[in-house]
Amino acid sequence: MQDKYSPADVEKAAQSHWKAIDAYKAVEHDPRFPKGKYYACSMLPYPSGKLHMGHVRNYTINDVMYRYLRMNGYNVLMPMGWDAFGMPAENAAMANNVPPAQWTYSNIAHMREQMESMGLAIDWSREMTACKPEYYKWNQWMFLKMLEKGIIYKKTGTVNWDPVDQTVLANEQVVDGRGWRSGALIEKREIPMYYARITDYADELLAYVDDKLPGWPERVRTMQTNWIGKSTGVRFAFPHQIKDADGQLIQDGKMYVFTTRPDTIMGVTFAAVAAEHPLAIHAARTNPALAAFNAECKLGSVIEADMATMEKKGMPTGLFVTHPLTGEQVEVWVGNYVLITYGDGAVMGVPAHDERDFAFAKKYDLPIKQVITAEGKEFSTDGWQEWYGDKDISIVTNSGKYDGLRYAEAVDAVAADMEAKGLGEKKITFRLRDWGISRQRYWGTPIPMIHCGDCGVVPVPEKDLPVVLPEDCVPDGTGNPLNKYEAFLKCDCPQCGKPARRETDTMDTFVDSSWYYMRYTSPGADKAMVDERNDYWMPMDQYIGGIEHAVMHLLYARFWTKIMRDFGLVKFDEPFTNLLTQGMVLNETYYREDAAGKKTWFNPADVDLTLDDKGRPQGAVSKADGQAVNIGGTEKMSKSKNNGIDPAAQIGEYGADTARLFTMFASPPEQTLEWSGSGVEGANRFLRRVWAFGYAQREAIAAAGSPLTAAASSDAGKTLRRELHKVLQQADYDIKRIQYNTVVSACMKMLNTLESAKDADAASLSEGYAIFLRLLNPVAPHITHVLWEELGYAKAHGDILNAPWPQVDPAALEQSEIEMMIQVNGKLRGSVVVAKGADKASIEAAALANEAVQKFIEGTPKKIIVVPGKLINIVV
Ligand code: ANZ
Ligand code: ZN
Repeated sequence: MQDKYSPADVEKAAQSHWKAIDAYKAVEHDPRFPKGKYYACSMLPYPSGKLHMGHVRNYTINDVMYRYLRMNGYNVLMPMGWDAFGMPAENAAMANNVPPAQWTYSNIAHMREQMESMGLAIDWSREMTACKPEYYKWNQWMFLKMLEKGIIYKKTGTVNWDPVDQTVLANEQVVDGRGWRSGALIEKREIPMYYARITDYADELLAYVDDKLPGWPERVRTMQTNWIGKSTGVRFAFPHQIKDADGQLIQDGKMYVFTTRPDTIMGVTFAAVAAEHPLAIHAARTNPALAAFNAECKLGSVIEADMATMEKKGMPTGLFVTHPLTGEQVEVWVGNYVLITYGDGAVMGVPAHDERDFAFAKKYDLPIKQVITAEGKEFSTDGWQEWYGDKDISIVTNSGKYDGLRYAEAVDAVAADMEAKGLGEKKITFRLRDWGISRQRYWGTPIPMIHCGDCGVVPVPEKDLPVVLPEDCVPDGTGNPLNKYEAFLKCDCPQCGKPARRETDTMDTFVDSSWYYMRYTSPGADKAMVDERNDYWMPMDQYIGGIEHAVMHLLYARFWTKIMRDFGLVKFDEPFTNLLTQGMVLNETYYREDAAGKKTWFNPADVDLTLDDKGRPQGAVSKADGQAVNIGGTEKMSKSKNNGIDPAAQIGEYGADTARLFTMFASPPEQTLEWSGSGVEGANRFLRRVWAFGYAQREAIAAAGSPLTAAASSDAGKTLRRELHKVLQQADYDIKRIQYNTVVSACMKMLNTLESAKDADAASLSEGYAIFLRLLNPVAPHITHVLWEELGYAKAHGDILNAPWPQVDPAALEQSEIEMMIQVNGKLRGSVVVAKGADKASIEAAALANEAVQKFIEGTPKKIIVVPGKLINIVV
């Protein structure tokens, strides 16, 4: 055994041992694990080239869970794969002139090595790679099935078109309305795309987040609920006689609106439509100013959060519709806050009770008519007040027959009247839109469709799957290279056999991530996307990933699962039983600012801090030139702030166990984690102490036969056992609830206790160190593996990997002595240590003999009351 801790040697030894015994291969129904399966999985990484600290944290949490559960008898699965399709590969390809495939595969190889150096318990035999045909074939298969069942359909959608580069751009490639490469003004184009009917599942998706996913964080459930955005209200029409150029009534003479507040219908003073609404388009034909305004609205954001905060603008159309209940004429405006994609793209304007309408009416001097009141409230048009829109306390007023009704009653009454007139009814509206899955990009799953001059658009027959994506294209920024790739394009029509052309759009990469975690369960399955092994592992017991995926990825994955269920491929409703969203990794930022205000960011590794005598940072200088840099505050590690810490460099310097220990210790998994160089050094110092203790005790422990349990024969042994089992009890509770930071602090306490118990008997020491090593093992698997071997535990009991989780021994917790408080006339005056189980007489004698207490006693006390185990009250 080496006398000094050498992480490089230790980690190499442990990792090659695991490799040799194929330690992490998970087998269904493995008889070694009586507690059954546990599927713990991290969100799959994009193969960007190297691991970042967010990955390290995510996978370490997963790995700690794995090792802990395995020692507790569970058959645990921890798989890994690659979200290998997507735009960054195309961008990198353009920058380096290599095909995305080549860039992606070499990144994967590199990142896999980095993961291996972390000592993760990954079953690599289940690795999946989204850009491999054996995987994406099943995306295509599902696409065809969904198309056949009408769950996927085609309609025109709006895309960003760059007229210079002649290409469709993703939203993030549009910067201030211009193409990111060409700088050209972006146009909106309508092109045919495929959509998946996720809205058909909106109710079920909502019902489950509401109350059937107790293992999910409240916050994520709320985010999903808001994204689905269910609103209950009334959809009704304002009749009109407005005719288009051909003399046809526009929309059959009915302008429909959706409202959640039909109880305010008598307060309507205007109507507003989106710029894309047929009435807006009609009015713009003869009104150039309105046409210009409509164009401006269309350029604006379509993000709903922006809608709430942006300035409300509008313009009258000069058109009027009829109020369905009063018969009054209502003027139609175009409003920039009305979304064409929500409801009917038109709203009834009730300025008195809707905050947006209020702002709009104030700005354009439209009438404001109060139709809602509430107990003890005064209405004034001077400024908006919260209660104007509060339906929980509302009472209808100024509304004729509806006066005095509460919200729910008023909704029913108005809905009934609309229904009687044939103009409307109650309706549920969702904010959720169908999922557009077409992307006009090369690096993705080819959509398996064929365009034939005679037959139209024809699905690829199932037997011809997969449609293989060529891997040798280099995109050049001028659109999808598949459009010029003859060998890919050319095919025969499956229906008539004539020469035809393949679809060149590919699928949104959210398709890949919607079911990869099920492919892990069934590697190599070639008859179906998953096989019976999936029934064993799924649903997943614990999913771990970033909060940034709380909405879209999780929603699409849940939707996809429900489709698979409806196709009879799986038997469960929800894929992820428990969800953990880990916090972000933060680090200090450093910068210099030039005269023009442009900031240059310095990596923390290239900066020296000057500290004051309390160790607080006073200032910072660049290591390169010794000149001052500004301290910019703690922020999420990112390229843009150059404050990332390279895990590979950390592992090289301190070893993987230090990096793991630091990230687990620095904060609980769900909280943000602040990087700290001195924290890392502290973690490393601790591991050196762990080694030193093992080295010092190696002979004593081996000589005792490396027992895992002891019945202490010495007093020092008893004290040691009591201390360690007490800490173990708390740590055991913490590790179960994924509070890994306090598990590490428990390890630190245990080592202190062990170090100060040199007099304890060898068996107690052996037991104690074995408890300690097993508790530390999930967090620092390498050093504990090697120490377990070096101290003879492996020889006596097998690998630490398979060792039983340490159990609290209730006998060890029992105290042989207890401390009792002493009161004189009810006032606390001192305390005394007595033997546990001591009789009343000896307790009384001990209390009376206590010096601190004697000062308060004269003569014989009147009475002595003993509360066993706690307190002695002397009455004088
Ligand atoms: C009149 C009204 C009065 C409204 C009132 C609210 C309060 P949620 O709850 O988010 O579903 N609305 C309807 N369609 C719209 C569209 N295409 N673009 C922008 N806003 C639209 O919101 C429903 C409310 O949003 C509807 O109820 C409507 O305004 C507006 F005191 O109708 B309300
Ligand atoms: Zn044909």
